[in-house]
Amino acid sequence: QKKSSHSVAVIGAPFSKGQKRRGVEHGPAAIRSAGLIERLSSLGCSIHDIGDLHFAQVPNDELYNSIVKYPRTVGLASKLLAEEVSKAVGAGHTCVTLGGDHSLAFGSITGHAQHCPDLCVIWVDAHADINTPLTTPSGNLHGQPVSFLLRELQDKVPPIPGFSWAKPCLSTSDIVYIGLRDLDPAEQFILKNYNIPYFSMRHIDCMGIKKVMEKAFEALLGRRERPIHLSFDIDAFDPSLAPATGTPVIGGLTYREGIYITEEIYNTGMLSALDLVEVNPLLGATSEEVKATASLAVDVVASCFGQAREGSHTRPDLIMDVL
Ligand code: EXY
Ligand code: MN
Ligand code: MN
Ligand code: MN
Repeated sequence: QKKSSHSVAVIGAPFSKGQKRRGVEHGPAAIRSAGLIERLSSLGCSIHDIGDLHFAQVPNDELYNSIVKYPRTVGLASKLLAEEVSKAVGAGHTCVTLGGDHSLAFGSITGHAQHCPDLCVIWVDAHADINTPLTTPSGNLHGQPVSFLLRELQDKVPPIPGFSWAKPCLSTSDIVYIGLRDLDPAEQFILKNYNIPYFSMRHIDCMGIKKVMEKAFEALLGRRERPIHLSFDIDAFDPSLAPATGTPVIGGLTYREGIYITEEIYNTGMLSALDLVEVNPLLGATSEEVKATASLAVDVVASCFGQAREGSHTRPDLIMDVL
């Protein structure tokens, strides 16, 4: 069921407890200030702005297994976001979640899957975010959401406080990664052992982004059309383009590769929800760096909704009057 008109719900998710650095909770405001809503409107989208969610910090949120940080707070935030995304998708909107750190993708994908159980996920990131609470080297839950999502991994994921409501909604064949270049040993083992398809920066260098997207769609949409959830971590881009983020890794996507990914996703007509995460306005060295990162985030979202490099005017009739 392709969507022809774009009714877009925008949810701000100012959440930061999935990692340790201050500031990523200001991501939604930075992306809005860079003109997101205006840009989507000018593309002809009708906007249903839900505003920013309020996330409570759970008191006495002790470490799980002496390492995993804020499990109850992250679990509760994910539950709230899941409910909002589920409502928005159920109301017929394409749902845009502005992070916030990437732990929230567990909630947004879970909520999306409540309405679209057949969805598939394109995870664009320097990192695989597939540590389990037992393999995590940092204890940060933004490095773990995919392990909670995958059914095949559940015997490896212990029940942690705050996540008792959570049920895995994806299989390993429902996700592909693009842009990877910084994996922990356990993550690399999981990707290989469970045959999870991924296209690292090396794959992009070898075959080019066009071939990567063809293969990604073949893996996910080859047998049938299905709704797409795009989870886009801004750190997938090279740090020279997206410096204001918490875990930058050298050697990332160029502007053209990143935008090509989202243009191709738009062209499928199947985008149903997206996350834009990890913009941290407190981590730019200058205000120019912060603005560049936020404005890149706006370009990513806009090209998901039809902003084209050839131009994407919505009112040819007005132009015809003058020409
Ligand atoms: N793999 C590392 C960890 O688990 O701590 C780094 C994760 C960074 C996650 C960023 C959001 O993509
Ligand atoms: Mn509505
Ligand atoms: Mn991530
Ligand atoms: Mn990342």
